Amino acid sequence: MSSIESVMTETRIFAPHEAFKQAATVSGIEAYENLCNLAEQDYTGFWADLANAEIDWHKPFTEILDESTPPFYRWFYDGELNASYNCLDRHLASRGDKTAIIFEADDGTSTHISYKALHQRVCRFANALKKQGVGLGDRVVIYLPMSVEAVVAMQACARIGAIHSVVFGGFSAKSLHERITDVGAKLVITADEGMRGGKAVALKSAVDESLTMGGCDAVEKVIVYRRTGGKTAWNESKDLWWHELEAVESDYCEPTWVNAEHPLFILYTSGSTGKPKGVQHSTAGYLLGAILSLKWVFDHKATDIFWCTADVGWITGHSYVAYGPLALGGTQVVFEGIPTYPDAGRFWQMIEKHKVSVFYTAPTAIRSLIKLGGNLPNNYDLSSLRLLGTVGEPINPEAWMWYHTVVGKERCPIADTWWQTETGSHMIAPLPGAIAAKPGSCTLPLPGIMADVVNEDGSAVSGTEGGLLVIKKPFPSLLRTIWNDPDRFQRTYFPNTLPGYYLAGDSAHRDADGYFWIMGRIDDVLNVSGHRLGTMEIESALVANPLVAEAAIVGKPHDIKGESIVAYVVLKGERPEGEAAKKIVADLRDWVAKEIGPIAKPDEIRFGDNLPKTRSGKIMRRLLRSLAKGEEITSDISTLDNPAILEQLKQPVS
Ligand code: 6R9
Repeated sequence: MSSIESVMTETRIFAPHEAFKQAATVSGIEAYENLCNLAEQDYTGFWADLANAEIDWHKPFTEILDESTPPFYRWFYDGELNASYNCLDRHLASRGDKTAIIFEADDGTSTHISYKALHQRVCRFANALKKQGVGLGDRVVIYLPMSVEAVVAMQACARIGAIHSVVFGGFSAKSLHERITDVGAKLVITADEGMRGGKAVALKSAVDESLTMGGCDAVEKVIVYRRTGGKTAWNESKDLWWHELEAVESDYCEPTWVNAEHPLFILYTSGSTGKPKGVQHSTAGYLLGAILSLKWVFDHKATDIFWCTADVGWITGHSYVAYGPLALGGTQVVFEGIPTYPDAGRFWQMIEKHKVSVFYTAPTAIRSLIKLGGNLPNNYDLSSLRLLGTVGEPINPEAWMWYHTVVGKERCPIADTWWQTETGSHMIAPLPGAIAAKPGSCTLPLPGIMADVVNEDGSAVSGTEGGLLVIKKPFPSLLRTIWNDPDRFQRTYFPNTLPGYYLAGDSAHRDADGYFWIMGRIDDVLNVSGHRLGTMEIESALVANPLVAEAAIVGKPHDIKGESIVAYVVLKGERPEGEAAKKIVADLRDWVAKEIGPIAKPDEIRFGDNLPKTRSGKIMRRLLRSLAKGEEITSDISTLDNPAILEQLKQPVS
């Protein structure tokens, strides 16, 4: 693989403010380095100490790491615990009346629920699940809108040792069916409908439809949470109302103590092939990752009002809504709605209303809010904020700067957190009281995370060259396997070509300070005339242009260059046509040539009102690549949020 040094030229650097640093859990770079050194010197001892300190064990572990059958590692594997006990019961004596969840509904009404009240609801629902015959190791599919009930359902499964598999409410009946059958669910939990942006979204009917598709014989019951009261079909032999079950149960349910390695959940994620992978996480290792990352990266304080905008259907909503904040006894906002309803000021208005102190969202949300109302944050009092986070994709330096100045008022550190469904919790991210940020870089690995960039044979890259992002040692929160497919687990993440490293599937490079810069998925790296270019670098250059709101770059096979560069661009203003479009194409090509170099100039630029995105906000580059090649889209686009956009993006400007 030939490579060139990355052309990324970002040089701005933002050190933590003194006051933030003084108050931070990990304060100053030496404190961070000390933690890293501890992990270097005694790797298993480092993790064992943390697991003892952060988790309440029913039966303490004596064994730390089993490496006898790599890559099937086990951690703390003779210990016993319960995740729900760690998220709820252990707080009751000291902060039972503290607000655990501030729930804000789509219509703007909000309710507070205390730890005591949440514990009671989880216990009642756990008892109800037991009564339906759900027990240790049974799989339960959860297909719910963002709600307190979604958190209750997940926690209730954890309480009785059932393994939940949450399916994002935006997935189609077909995708839901695929997951229900693969995981072998015994029970499905859903709602009549969800509410998003003032519109009802049918959920129960999708469950009904998927259950008629065959292969779901294991599903005995469907529990339905009544959210809207909208009309739903009812199957007397299968369907049960949540509120009727909960009403008759008692307020306490003894937690089922499980082994540290007992699967807490299975969450499906897309791989490089069509079939989604059921990523299986452990109980103890996973929980430890969620707890530590909240402490280290989000500098969690008892007084914080934490808000992660992710849906519980994604890993971010698992670790930073359903488990992490509760495990720490924190107060968090759970939001049912969408960022643009009733208008694009919703996030900022909610930060003001609930006095949010730590806010965690995705670059795609940031970019779309810049497009819809870059000055809107100025209309609200955002002085409660002290820390901002991003996740899901690289953040373009210009979007980073906007987040920093307009939202954070140059006061709040930004934690750009690199991690994956598979890693369970943050892997590379700045500890905000210790590590200076550079816009667009996720900075340095968390203590104990042996991340590196290597060549395809596992050898070290030289200097700041790009390569494969790997993690060289197993760590507690890493996935344990792919449900039903251990071979795929081994092949995908621990390929023979690497000496036992976890292969993340991203490419990256490290700058002279050792900072990591994610260049995109392995398949997103372009090789243009022998030069390796990260799609993100070109996107960042485009987004830095004052006309551009968002951009996505894909490669298109080219006889001479290997690949040519196709840019899909969303302007801040109207989508241009005719001569106006030609003029902007020429200007943008010159712009990129000026920002990066002539090698990075897009060969083609196409304009759209938006980019094709999954419902979790990821740009669907696979579709963009097909469009670039002029192929008809025949593959499954059920996860696509805005299919109409594809028509606009078919045509190059001519
Ligand atoms: C948590 C989550 C994982 C993939 C990952 C990478 C991309 C996530 C990122 C980032 C650059 C960041 N990604 N965070 N890229 N900077 N801060 O998003 O999990 O949905 O499994 O996606 O997302 O490509 O490999 P998941």
